[in-house]
Amino acid sequence: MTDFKRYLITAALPYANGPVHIGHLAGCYIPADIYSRYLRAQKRDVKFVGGSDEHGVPITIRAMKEGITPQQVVDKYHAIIRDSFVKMGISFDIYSRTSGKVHHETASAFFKKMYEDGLFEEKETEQYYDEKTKTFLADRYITGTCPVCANPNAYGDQCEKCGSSLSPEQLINPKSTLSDAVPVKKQTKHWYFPLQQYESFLRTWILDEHKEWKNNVYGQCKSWLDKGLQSRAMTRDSNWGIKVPVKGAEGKVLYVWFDAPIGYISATKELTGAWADYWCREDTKLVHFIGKDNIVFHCIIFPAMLKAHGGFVLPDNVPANEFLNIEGEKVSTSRNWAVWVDEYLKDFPGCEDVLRYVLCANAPETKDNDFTWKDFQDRNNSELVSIFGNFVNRTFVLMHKLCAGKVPKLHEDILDATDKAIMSDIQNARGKVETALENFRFRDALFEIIDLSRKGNKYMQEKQPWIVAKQTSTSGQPAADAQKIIDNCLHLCLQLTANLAVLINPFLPTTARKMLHMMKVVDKMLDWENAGKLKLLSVGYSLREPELLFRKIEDAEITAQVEKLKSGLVKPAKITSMEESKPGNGKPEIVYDDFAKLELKTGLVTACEKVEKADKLLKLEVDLGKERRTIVSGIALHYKPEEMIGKQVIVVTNLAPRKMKGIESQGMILTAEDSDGKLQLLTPENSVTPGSNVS
Ligand code: B3M
Ligand code: ZN
Repeated sequence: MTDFKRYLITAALPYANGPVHIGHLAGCYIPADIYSRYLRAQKRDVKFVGGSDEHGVPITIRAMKEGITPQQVVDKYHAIIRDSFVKMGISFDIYSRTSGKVHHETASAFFKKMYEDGLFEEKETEQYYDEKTKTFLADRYITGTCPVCANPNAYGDQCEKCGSSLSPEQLINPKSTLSDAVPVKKQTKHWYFPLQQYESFLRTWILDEHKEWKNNVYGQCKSWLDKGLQSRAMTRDSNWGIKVPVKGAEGKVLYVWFDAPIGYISATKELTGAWADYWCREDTKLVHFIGKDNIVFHCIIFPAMLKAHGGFVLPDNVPANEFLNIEGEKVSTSRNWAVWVDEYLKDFPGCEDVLRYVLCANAPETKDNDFTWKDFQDRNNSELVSIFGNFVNRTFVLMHKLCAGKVPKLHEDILDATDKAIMSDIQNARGKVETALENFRFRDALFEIIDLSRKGNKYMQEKQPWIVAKQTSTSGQPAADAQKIIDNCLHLCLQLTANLAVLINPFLPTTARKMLHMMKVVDKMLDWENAGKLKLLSVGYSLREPELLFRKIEDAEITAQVEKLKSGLVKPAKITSMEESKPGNGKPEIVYDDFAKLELKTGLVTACEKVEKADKLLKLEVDLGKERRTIVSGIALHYKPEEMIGKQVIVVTNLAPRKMKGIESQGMILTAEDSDGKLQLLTPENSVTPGSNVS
């Protein structure tokens, strides 16, 4: 079916366990947004839905790390993520969250229907269990060595190094992430979805009927299907998530990958009473934008769930992107090797479109790609500023200087081959951009638009209206023919500018609006049907003075970002030698490398209380910028809890965690001991940002 009446566009629901980074944007949010804006400009019926994924182990682990509740985690990060999307112009029709009531009801009902239809297998099995923390160790609660690539830090659900999907039983030397304990096996009951029963349906639907899917997506699906599918547990032992709506399932919740994709349905329900039109009618085109690590869930598991439940459309396409590396290394949130969107927005205010541009121009569409700050600067300075921005600016400046600030006439009688060539370039650009967009080749589409502006520059360079203007008649005015040549050149450059606004709008919406303002036209001009037209601006219409669309990005800004990335890096090394050294004088000399093993950061004390049954200990909550930690410190005889709140401290952040009076201390704060034995906090002279490096 190609004659779609409705478009339902989804972008992966990010885990609300941290801010989003540029890899997320490049992976799915920017392409999904461009596609949605393009469809809207075509006046098609489109809904673009998203939201935060607020369940699952990533959330509970983050809660433990920050010493707050899962609810506090999702509230905090949902707000940060939503804000980043708004500022980046990601134009969701709804940005929901999976902790909402509608979603809980929807996911619960979905499970219940499948359960009542007898589609699950109920199985009692032995699973790894951490006796210290009394937790079943599924997914990311357990780590060990990958049986495929020998990565020692593979998770119970996946190895991030080689991408293999794993189950906890496959890990070599498994270990609890919660306590480092070696797990034991314990009986537990779960509901399994027998994926193998859907294998032949999936083979026909994907391998035969969707040969047009991107190679990376099709290839991953094929390899999954060729390996053979197995039953997969759709429930977990946890108290964070959606309760399993079945008798005898106390203490169990839906597996996060069962509930999260249903989040697309719930979000649509919240958005419109007509949600079923989008989800249940065959003439809807459903497109899931995701990153490559989510392919199996969106192409195999979720479609099998939809099929099993019945009554829903299946995705027409799943244009997953590969990964975006940063400065030659894989993004790692735990090592803080990432460019965070909320920070970018603070560091480059007003440059949202620049990031959209660079991430689209350099999108990992067919293979992993690298983001470097140098490339960011080059693309801004030599493409946006020097080609696109320069063309628009020159056109406006010359139109004011040589045509009295009005759209000049087109004198058909003197059109030459160069004029005619640029006219057909304008008319042809639309088709090229469209073909690329319809096939999810966003980079090519963007390239065509920049190419059109490049052609505009070349045309102007050939016509040289500023030179022609000097061919004056006896009256000192340009000769009549000369003025006609100038008019034609600027008339066409202005029509080209208007076309650029229409074409660039899905990619750089803020820039398109700045162009509208300069042209004194309304939003309606950005309708896609206007692309390729040569009479978008009327002759005689007066236009505003130009404003610069983009600014140059300086070397110093780039150096600062590279520095920030490198200095923020959290090194995973644990220091054991420090623990062994006893306090006292006369320690042996060390080399600089020994000192460099210490990671020292500034922190801000946000809460403090006495530790029960311990005279000397205070429990501090310390804000380290990127994270919060609980630290137990032996300063209770020297500082009152209330005195500590708001104090800046120096924290050793890579000391192995240690339990004191049952509380895990996740670092150490530095003090100096006076001659009378009084402890004084070491603190920066002036206020510094929490998380600053100390060296
Ligand atoms: N939250 C995984 C991720 O953020 C997951 C996506 C859910 S999409 C339904 O990569
Ligand atoms: Zn591996």
